[in-house]
Amino acid sequence: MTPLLPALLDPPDRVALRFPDRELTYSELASAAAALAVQLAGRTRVALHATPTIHTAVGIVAALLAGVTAVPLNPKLGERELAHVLSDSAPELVLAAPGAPAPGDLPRVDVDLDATGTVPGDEPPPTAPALVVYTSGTTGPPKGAVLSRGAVAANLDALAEAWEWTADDLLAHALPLFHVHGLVLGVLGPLRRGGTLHHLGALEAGTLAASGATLVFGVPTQYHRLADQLEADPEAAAAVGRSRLLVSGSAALTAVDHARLQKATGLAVRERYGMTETLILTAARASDEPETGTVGKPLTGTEVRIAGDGDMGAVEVRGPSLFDGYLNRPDATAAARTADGWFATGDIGRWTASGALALVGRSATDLIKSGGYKIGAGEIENALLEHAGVAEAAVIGVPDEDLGERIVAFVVPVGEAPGERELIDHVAALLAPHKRPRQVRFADALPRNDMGKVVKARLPRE
Ligand code: MCA
Ligand code: AMP
Repeated sequence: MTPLLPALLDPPDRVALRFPDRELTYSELASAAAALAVQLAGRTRVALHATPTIHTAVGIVAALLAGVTAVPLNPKLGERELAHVLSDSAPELVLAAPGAPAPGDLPRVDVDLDATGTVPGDEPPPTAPALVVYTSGTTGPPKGAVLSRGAVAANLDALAEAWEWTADDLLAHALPLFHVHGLVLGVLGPLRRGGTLHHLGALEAGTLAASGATLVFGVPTQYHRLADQLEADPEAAAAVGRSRLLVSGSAALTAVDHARLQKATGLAVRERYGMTETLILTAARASDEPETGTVGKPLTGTEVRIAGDGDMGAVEVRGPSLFDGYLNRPDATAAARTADGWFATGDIGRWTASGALALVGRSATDLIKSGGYKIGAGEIENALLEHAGVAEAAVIGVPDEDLGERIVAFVVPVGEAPGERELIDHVAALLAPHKRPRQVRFADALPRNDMGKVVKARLPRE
């Protein structure tokens, strides 16, 4: 059985992790993570205070070495969401960087980058859970997707094949480390290959150009902002153009931004598509000229089908990278499966003539994608309704050049309207800053149908 991170058992003479303030070679990473793993031995599930730091990367590696399930926590999680995640996942302790204000009343274990230990030779089977990652649904609080070690390994190997990703690659990105994109693809991806991760802190033209990256990951919002910067800095654009691959995912990159990035760097951005629950499903290959408007072809081992008889339909999937289910939510797990056992993504797609998948929409209108984060409108509405000045609330995503979708809240106040900023801060404090409405619009009433249900399609989008 291949270990999940083979390079830790036979460390190559190479930098494994480079963050703005610290780097670790493979030997140093193996040693620090092994020492931490000893402190985790015998636990079942631990929380990871997932700041965008090298400590988070060492913490996840230690959890994997120890065979305990890690629950990455957005360090900016608001009180309501944090309480939910902690009570739902019941971690036994929290791993955090020394000095970082770790959440909750949990016992904490500091990630010591200079500790020394020996990597154990055995590890749990591929069926053992590696991670529980929280993701929003249309209603209710976020659900914890349980991802097995085998799913992670299979997905990273399929991506390596698609992108010809090897130990010689230096991956640069600036993604948050509490979601699949940044943590699984962005940290475990390079470590499984024995290559290097350079986390840039922010995806900025100058630092990216200086990084010498061969591979770059980002969400469309980051690429949109990068395009602005590269257009103003041809030298940086030329340096970025010496990378092998720019890969975008988590939301759709607009045709305009594809064209701008290609003009500036000479590189055609590859898109890939996936979900927290499924890991990555399809990807534009390194060896193919990408077809703009598509998210590439299914990865090896993954099956993707379009339901129905028409050209366009619900995207349903199965394969080795799928999750085991939602933690404590057999009802939601069952609801996400079709009668014949495929996973219903909730996305609507169609095949192009070349066999690539084009995404054309989502079946649920109450899911918003903003900055690459998935956010349930209901979560925000519930948070708004907890404010004494809010009688009714309806939340929608409106198209936004920078964020893809921008969260706008319509609020019927109780008496005199509270301040817009107050309501925005209220949501940021209860949930997380990225779930805050960017705009609050006050109304005397919400548009409702004969049944009294809010008709969001009638809310003004301008
Ligand atoms: C602003 N801030 C606030 C408030 N307003 N804090 C408290 N209260 C407020 N009212 C703070 C924020 O915490 C943040 O601080 C800063 O102001 C800016 O926040 P924000 O506006 O949210 O950031 P942004 O500039 O709009 O962020 C753009 C971004 C971000 C960098 C692109 O959206 C991002 O990192 N997206 C990545 C999403 C992602 O990884 N998705 C993967 C899931 P500070 O500056 O200190 O941070 S999807 C997935 O995993 C699947 C598998 C897939 O397909 O990939
Ligand atoms: P999440 O639940 O945060 O993992 O987000 C998964 C969703 O992000 C998918 O169901 C898609 O709707 C969307 N998504 C991911 N990658 C892409 C992409 N390249 N293009 C369009 N949508 C994407």
